[in-house]
Amino acid sequence: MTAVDATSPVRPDVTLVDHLVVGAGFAGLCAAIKLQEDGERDFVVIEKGDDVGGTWRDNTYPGAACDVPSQLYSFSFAPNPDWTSSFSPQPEIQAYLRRVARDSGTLDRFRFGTRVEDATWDDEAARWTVRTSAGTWSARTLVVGAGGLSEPKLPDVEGIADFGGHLFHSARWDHDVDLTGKRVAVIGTGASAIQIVPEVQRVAGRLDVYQRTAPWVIPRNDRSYSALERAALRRVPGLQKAYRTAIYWGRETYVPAFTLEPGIALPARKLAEANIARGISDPDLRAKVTPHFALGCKRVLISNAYYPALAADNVDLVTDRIARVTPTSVVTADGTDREVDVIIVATGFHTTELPITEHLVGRRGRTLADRWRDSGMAAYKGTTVPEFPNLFMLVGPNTGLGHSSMVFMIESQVQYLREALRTMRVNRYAAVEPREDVSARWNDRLQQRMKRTVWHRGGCSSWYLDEHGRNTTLWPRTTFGFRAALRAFDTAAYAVRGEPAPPIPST
Ligand code: N01
Repeated sequence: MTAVDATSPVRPDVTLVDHLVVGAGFAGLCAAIKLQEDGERDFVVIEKGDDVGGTWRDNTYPGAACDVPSQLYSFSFAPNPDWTSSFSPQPEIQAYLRRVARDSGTLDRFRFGTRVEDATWDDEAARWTVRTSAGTWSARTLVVGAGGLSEPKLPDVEGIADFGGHLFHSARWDHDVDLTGKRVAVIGTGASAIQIVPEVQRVAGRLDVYQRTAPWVIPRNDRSYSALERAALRRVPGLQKAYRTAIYWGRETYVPAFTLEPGIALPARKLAEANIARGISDPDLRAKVTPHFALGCKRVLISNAYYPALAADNVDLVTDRIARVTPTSVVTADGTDREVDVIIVATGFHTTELPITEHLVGRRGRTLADRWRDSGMAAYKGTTVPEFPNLFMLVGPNTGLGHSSMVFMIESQVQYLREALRTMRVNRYAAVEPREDVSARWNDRLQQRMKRTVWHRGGCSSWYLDEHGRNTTLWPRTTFGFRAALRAFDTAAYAVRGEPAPPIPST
């Protein structure tokens, strides 16, 4: 890192770096480790929180666990033989990420407690000027790994701001609030809520679960790994990789169920219906929790504990619309007023209008949010965006998955970043920017394919779709297809700008 001297064309209070990475979750950490591995010495990672981990640092709610098998939900280059169960709880994943960060030797690159204020492309200098809460940086490359599920979304309910008890979002759990014996409301029945509900049901005096749309929930085939298995994973060469590979290919066989012929999802639907029947005996409650859309249209949830919790004596599943919140209660459209001490909002995240895009200003002087305002989120290969040279978005548009591990997608994108940087280095390019026509073609094809998927045809509305009904969040093909598309940097898809030729030495 070079502090700029007074004669530099850049302001003296600006720190020059080659690369600036935003975010220290799985994505930012992966980028940092691979940049270092490639011999890049001049980069920083800025992170608004006080630790690595991203979503796994933020989501500390009771019951938080991964719903993708742990062996797959970890870096391919940092296998962990010590997972205690097939679906690891949040503290284990967080500890894993801390360990990987520490062992990689990249931690001195991280600037915690640092928030991006804005990042502006300077076309003349071919650099990003990144203003943060802890100073300004000038970077050739900007890598954004800020997460697609990081900004909590609160429900727009009348009176909610004036609630007099405790109210918090699932991703901002208030551990100072003891729920024992309390009257608690959980709003939402998504992936977070179904993990929270069984935990709260165990301790609360009364629990009201506010369901707007019933989700499909299949059994969770979780089990603990024995000490013997863990020892084998550690010691038998290739065993962990084989295990991981088997899980990976097992998951890829789900792709047709989501993307081609929703009818293939029938066996999973039978599993989900059996899960309801096993967990709930009351026919009225069974009817209330049975979804009215094709399985897979929204994220398929996994739990053995959710339905039994809903059936418990201290729980009410409320399906009437929430009309308003008073200082002491939640009132539904039918006029019922339920007094509560605590409201937990498990209402998800801002997914299709990512807040960071309001702060990225491209070559034409407009923000990425403005560019996407009408067209919706769209990037070339989910990673680069016309008008925004040298910007690489990790977990960008259409890179999410309904069936497998995001870590695989992140590693694919970081591979693309490395190839791009290598190409720039070798060819002495100052800037690369994807061509509008190529990017449009990529996204048109993606959206054509989307129309055949269960996400569009399954009869539900979900956070996968934006306000125009376009699916701008998920990847509609196999993950190996994504990896293949990002294996090499395709210079022809880019407008490139060369560096000025070095001065000819005088003799
Ligand atoms: O959020 P969600 P989440 N009034 O948006 C309801 C990942 N994740 O935090 O379905 C009443 O899925 C909303 O209702 P509806 C995973 O990718 C992973 O649960 O829109 N209800 C829904 O029920 C997941 O998909 C893990 O009708 C309102 C819920 O709130 C993503 O994070 C664990 C409402 C929101 O569900 C988000 O999951 C947890 C309102 N005004 C999460 N507004 C793993 O295990 C919204 N809702 C890896």
